[in-house]
Amino acid sequence: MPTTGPLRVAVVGAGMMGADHVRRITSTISGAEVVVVVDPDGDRASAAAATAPGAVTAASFEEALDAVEIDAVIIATPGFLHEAVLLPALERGLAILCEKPLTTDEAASLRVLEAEQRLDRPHVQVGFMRRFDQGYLDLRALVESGEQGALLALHCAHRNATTPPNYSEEMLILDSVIHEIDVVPFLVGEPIVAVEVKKPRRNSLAPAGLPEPQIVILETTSGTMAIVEINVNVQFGYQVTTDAVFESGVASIGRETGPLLTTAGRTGQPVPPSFKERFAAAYDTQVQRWVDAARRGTIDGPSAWDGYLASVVATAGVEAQASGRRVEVEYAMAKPAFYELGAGASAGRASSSPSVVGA
Ligand code: ISE
Repeated sequence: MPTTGPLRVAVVGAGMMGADHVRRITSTISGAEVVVVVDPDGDRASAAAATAPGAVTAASFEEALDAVEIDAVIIATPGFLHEAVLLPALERGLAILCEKPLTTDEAASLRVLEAEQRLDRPHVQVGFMRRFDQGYLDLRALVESGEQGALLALHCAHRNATTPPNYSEEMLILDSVIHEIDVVPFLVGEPIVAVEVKKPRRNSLAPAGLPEPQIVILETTSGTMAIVEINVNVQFGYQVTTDAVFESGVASIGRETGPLLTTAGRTGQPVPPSFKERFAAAYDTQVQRWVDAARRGTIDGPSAWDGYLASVVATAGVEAQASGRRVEVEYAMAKPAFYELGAGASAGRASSSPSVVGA
């Protein structure tokens, strides 16, 4: 529902990302206020709520709905819990910013699409924040310009310092590579049609039972390949880079993390500790644009449709990871006209719609 007053936001999940969004809405973003922080861990909820004057806490989303009036919700729980908040939030017609992934499987994403289409227009924006990062936007513009010829391949490095407890092999795809699964079609302008996963020598510094790093190969319609190194226990910090190989040039993004300083016999650049710092500007832009759009009754960024496409590829990716085979991606449905409504400038290009099995 459009609103002239500040957007009253519930933040569900007070972990690293949820707490960061509470702080962001309170101190950086205009036009919104956090009215409730939801987390079953009361201490965590209170610690996050303490950064947002006036915000109360609740142990569940249902409790929050009974306690306060809200216009919007930011979902920052682990991915497998998203559907349980998305469905009741959609039923109430709330504006939603759902952290990635939309859901952790294709069937759940389809249920979300179905529920959303009972409304008059898209209400869900998915937190694929890389689409708001200047490096990716510049690279996309370079691809679109055709200036360097066709895009042949992408080398993507996705490195985390360490993994949290309970981080599983499947999460390499469902929680981490899901970013490349979204941003590769965004850059290339074509859907992903096949996935393959290779497993190089294991990093002995990774938790027991986690076979990583892995190399994930994403192939788009015309044969452009993204070779993604997912490497999540590198110890030294957080690093996400892309080298794009064109017919007549190579463009690199993601290495501009600060001044290249030469001192005391060494040359070096800072390495951010986590995604919070690396993508801080992208998160700020994403959330401000979502708030502005939600107050107008719309979204301005990747939609639940983009979240669904990513979940189809991720499902194929998990199969490729388990089987060692190249798995073709089969999209079960074409983009509903509903998703042409209210999608903002950073939504997928028309040409990135996949062809449909059996259509
Ligand atoms: C985390 O949830 C993120 O979204 C980060 O961007 C990603 O680098 C990390 O691997 C994920 O676990």
